Amino acid sequence: MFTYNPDKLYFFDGAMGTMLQSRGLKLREIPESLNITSPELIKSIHREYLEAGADFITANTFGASKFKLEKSGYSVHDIITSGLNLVREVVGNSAYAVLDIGPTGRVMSPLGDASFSEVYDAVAEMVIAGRDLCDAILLETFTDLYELKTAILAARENSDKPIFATMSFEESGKTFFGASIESMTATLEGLGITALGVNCSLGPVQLVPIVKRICELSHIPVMVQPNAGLPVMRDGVSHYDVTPEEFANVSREFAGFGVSIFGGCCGTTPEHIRQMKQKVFSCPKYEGTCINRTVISSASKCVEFGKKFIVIGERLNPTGKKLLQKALRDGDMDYLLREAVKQQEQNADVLDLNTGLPDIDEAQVLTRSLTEIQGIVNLPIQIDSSDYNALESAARIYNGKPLLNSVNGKADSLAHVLPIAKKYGACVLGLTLDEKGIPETAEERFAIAAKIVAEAEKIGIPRRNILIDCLALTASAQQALVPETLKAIHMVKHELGVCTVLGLSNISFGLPRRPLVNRTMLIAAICSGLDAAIINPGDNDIQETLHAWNLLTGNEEDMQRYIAYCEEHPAISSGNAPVILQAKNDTPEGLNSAIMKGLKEEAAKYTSDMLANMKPLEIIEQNIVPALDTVGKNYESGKVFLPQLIKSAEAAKSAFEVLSQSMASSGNSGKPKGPVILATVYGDVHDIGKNIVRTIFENYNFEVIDLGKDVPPEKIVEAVERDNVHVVGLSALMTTTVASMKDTITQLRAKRPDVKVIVGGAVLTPDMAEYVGADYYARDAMEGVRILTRLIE
Ligand code: B1M
Repeated sequence: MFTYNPDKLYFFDGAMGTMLQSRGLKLREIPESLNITSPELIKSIHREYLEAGADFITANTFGASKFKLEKSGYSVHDIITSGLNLVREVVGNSAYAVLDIGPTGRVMSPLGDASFSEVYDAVAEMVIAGRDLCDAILLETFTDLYELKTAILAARENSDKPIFATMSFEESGKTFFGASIESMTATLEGLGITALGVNCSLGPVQLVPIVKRICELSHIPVMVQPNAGLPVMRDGVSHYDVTPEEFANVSREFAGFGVSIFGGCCGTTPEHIRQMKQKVFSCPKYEGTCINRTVISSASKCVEFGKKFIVIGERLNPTGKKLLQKALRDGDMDYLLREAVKQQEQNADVLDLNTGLPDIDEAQVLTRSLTEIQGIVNLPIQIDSSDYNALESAARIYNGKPLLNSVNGKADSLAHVLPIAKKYGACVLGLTLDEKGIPETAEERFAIAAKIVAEAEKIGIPRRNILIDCLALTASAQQALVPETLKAIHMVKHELGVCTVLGLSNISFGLPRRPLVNRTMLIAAICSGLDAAIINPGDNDIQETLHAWNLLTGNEEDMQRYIAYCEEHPAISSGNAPVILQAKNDTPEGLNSAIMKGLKEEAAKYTSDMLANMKPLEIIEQNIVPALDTVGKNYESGKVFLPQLIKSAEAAKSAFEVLSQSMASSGNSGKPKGPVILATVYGDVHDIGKNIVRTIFENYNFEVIDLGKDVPPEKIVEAVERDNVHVVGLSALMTTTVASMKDTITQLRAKRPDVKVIVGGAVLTPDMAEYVGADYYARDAMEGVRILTRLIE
C-alpha cells in the first residue's frame, strides 16, 4: 500500500480516454467496457504510461458507478475488478494500482434528486469492489464539493487505502457548481485524505493561478493533473494542443508552488508524462509553508476568523422564539429558509443553526433543516446542538467545513464532540465551563480553554480549528464578573493563540436599554481580542456600532461602507427593543425576489396573493419572466451558479403551478380544437416556457400533445404521423440547441411537408426562425395563440 513521503515527488499517468479515442473508441461505446472486451488494448496503454515513468497507474474505472452502467449490461464489480487486474498484470509491484472514481452523474438533493445515501452507496459499491486489488483510490474530476465529500466518506469508511481527491475548476477559479478554491481546500483537507488538488477542464497555463492559491492554503499535499490545453474542435473532434515540452515546463512551475504529485488528464499522452517527470524530478525540495488560518466554509464561501469581525446570526435558535418552535414542530421549512435568507441579507457572515426542542427527533430535524438551508443560503453554518448524535449527523451531511457548537471542559463532552470534529475536519467552538460549572475568574476559564485545546491536539485536531467562547455572564446578576470575561478573552486570544467567539446578548439580560449594554460590551470585547459574536444581525444598534468600529479601525473601503450604511439607515434607533431591519425586496416585488432567491413556497404564496389584482398572463410577463431573466444574467456574469439557477427554476415552477390551476378553473369549454404537438427540442431541458405555452394553449381550448423536453426529432416525427397532427410547436432556449431545432424541422419536412411549425423560446428571433425553417415565430405564448387560432380555425 502507498504511504506518502514528503521528501519525494510522485507521478500519475495521463489520459485514458484520449488514448482510447486515438485507438478507435467508438462514439457511445462505454470506455470501461473495454476492460472486458479489449483487455490487451487497455494493458498496452497502462504499459506505455509505466514505461514513461508513472508511479501510479490508474485503472480504467472512472465511470463505473451503478448509475452510469445501469443500462450497459455490465456490473460494477466486473468492470472494477477486471480494470484493476489489468493494471496489476502490467505493473506487478513496480507501480501503484489506482482505483479511479469519477462523479456519479447524479445531482445531489436539494438541487437534484440524489440523496446523500444514494451517492454514498454507489461510491461504496465501487470501493468495496476494488479495495483489495488497489493501492490507492483516486476521486477525480468532481465539480460538486458535496458529492466529493460524500464520496470521500464512502471511500474512507469502506477501505483503508490512501485517497487522492481532485476537482475541476473553470478559469473563474470556481467549479461548475460554484465551489471556490478556498472552500474546496478548507473542506477537503480535514477529511483524512492523502492529497487534494485539481484535474481536467483547463490546461496547465490556465491552472497556474488556481494551483498557486491551493498551495498557499492547503495543509496537506497538493496534486495537479491538467489537460493538455483547452480543447479545440477540428472536424467535429476535440484536439489538445499543448506539447509535452510546454506541459513539462509549466509542471515545473507547479513544483515551485509546492505541488508534489503530478499527472495528466484529457489530451495528455505517455510523452507528456515522460517529459514532465524529467523536468520536475530534479526540482529542489519545496520548503515553503501554507497560510495558517481559522476558516469555516459553505460549498462556495469561506469565512476566516481573526481578520474582519465576524457576525454569527443567532435567529435560527428556538430558545424563546415561539414561531420558530412551531415551524420546527410542523416541519415548516419555508419559515426557516426565510429567517436564513433574511439574516444573509442583514450581512451575517455565519448562521447558527439550532433545532433542539424536547419533543422532536433532533437529528432528523437538524439534518433536514440543514439540507434545505445549505441549498439556498451560501453562508457557512455553525451547527449548534448538545445532542451528540444530531451533531454528528449534521456534520456528516454538511456541504463544506462547519463550526460545531459546542464542546466544553466536561470529560463526556470532550470524549464525544472532539472525535466528530476530527472525523469531519470541522472547526469546534469550546465553552469555558466544566463539571463545576462556569468558573468566576479569567484564569480558571483560561485553564478550561487550554484543556480543550490540549485534548483536541492530542487526537490530531489542529489548534487553528478551535475557537473559544469565554462566556458572557449576566451583568445585572454578576456585575463583578464582566471584567473577568474580558480578561479571559484577552488571555485566550493572546496566550493560547486561538480565535474567540462570544454569545453576546446574555450580558444585558434583565437590564433596561439592553442594546446600549450589548454594544458597549461588544466594543470592550473586541478591544480585548474578540473575533466573532453570536448576535442578531438585524439589530440596528449592533450593526451601526460595528460599521463605526470598522470605520475607525479599517480602511477606505470600510469608510465607504459606513457612509453607505448611514445613507440607507438614516434613523438612529434607541430604546429597549432591537430594531429589525426590513429584509430587502419584501414587497412589492415579492414574487420576483422569491424566484431570484429560490424560495418555492414564498413564490407560490405571492402568486396566489397577486391573482387578486392581476391576470395570470400579466404575472408571467411582468414577474416570472423578468425574474428568471435576471437570474440568467447573474448566472452568465458569474454572480450566481448552477445550484441557484436550479433553485430559481423550481421557485418559478411553483409560482406557475398556482397560475396553471387558476387558468384551468377559468378555461374555455366546448369541443377542443387541434391537436397541436409541443416539445422542447433535443439537447435542451428548459421547459418552463414551453409549459406556459401549453397551459395558455389549453386555456384557449386547444388540445395539446406535450412531448416534454429534450425530445429527439424522431420522436416528434413519429408522434405527428401517429396522431395525424398538422401543427407542431417547438421551443429552444440555447444557442447550442438551435441546430437541433433545425434538424427537427428538416426531419419533419421530409416526412410531412404539410405540417406547420411554430417556434419560440428566449434564444430565437424572427431571423433565426427563418433560418431553422419554421413557418411562424412566436415571441410569447399569446402570440402563439394568435398564430394557432389563424391556423386551426
Ligand atoms: Co439555463 N440557460 N441552463 N437553466 N436558463 C439559459 C437559457 C441561459 C440563457 C442563461 C445564461 O447563461 N444567461 C443559458 C443559455 C446560453 C445560450 O445558449 N445562449 C443557459 C445555460 C447555459 C444552461 C446550462 C447549460 C447551464 C449548465 O448546466 N451549465 C443548462 C442547460 C442544460 C440543457 O438544456 N442541456 C441549464 C440549465 C437550467 C436549469 C435546469 C437550471 C433551468 C431550467 C429549468 C426548466 O426549464 N425546467 C434553467 C433556467 C431557469 C434558465 C433561465 C434563467 C430561465 C429560462 C426560463 O425559464 N425563462 C435562462 C435565462 C433566460 O432565459 N433569461 C437560462 C422563462 C421562460 C418563461 O421564458 O422559455 O423564453 P421562455 O418562454 C417564453 C417565450 O420565449 C415564449 O413564451 C414563453 C412565455 O412568454 N416561448 C414560446 C417559449 N417557447 C415557445 C414556443 C412557442 C411560443 C412561444 O410556440 C411553440
